[in-house]
Amino acid sequence: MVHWTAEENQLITSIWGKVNVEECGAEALARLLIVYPWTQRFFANFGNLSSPTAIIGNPKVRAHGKKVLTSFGDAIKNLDNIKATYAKLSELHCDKLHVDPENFRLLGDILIIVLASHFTKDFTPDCQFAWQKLVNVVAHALARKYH
Ligand code: HEG
Repeated sequence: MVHWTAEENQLITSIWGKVNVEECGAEALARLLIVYPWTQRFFANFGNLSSPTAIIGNPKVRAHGKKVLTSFGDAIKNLDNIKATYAKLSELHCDKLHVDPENFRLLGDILIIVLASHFTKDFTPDCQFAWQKLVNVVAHALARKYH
């Protein structure tokens, strides 16, 4: 099991308490779709994804980005139980959506970049360390039901 120090826990929750989930979630998913355009194929029913401007302004991208980042919040509330928290979602992404788990890593790295750009100096190296650990554990948990 992954161990979280009190300091890591504190660094994660102190940033999380200041995150605008709607804004940062939307930005993270939009960046994923722009920077790694092959990820667009999972969202063929989201309408216009034809340019960065279209992606950033797409209400379905915004709504889904918020949903995904809200789900990160469930992990943060439950750091010692992330595998169980994501068991159902892992099945969904594997059996139904067929999302390549490499994309979970990509989204995690993008989230780190979004947080760094929003919080600048407050997103210290030890903060980044704790968040990188979190996004890795989330990606691992989501990939668990793959076979
Ligand atoms: Mg996934 C649905 C969480 C990465 C593609 N994703 C969902 C849902 C959640 C979620 C909470 C809604 C589930 C439901 O409706 O019951 N996703 C989630 C997390 C992460 C992630 C926490 C973190 C890394 N998802 C992810 C990536 C892709 C993807 C990287 C594709 C590149 N997710 C995806 C799709 C759906 C969801 C296509 C269904 C969207 C829809 O049609 O509404």
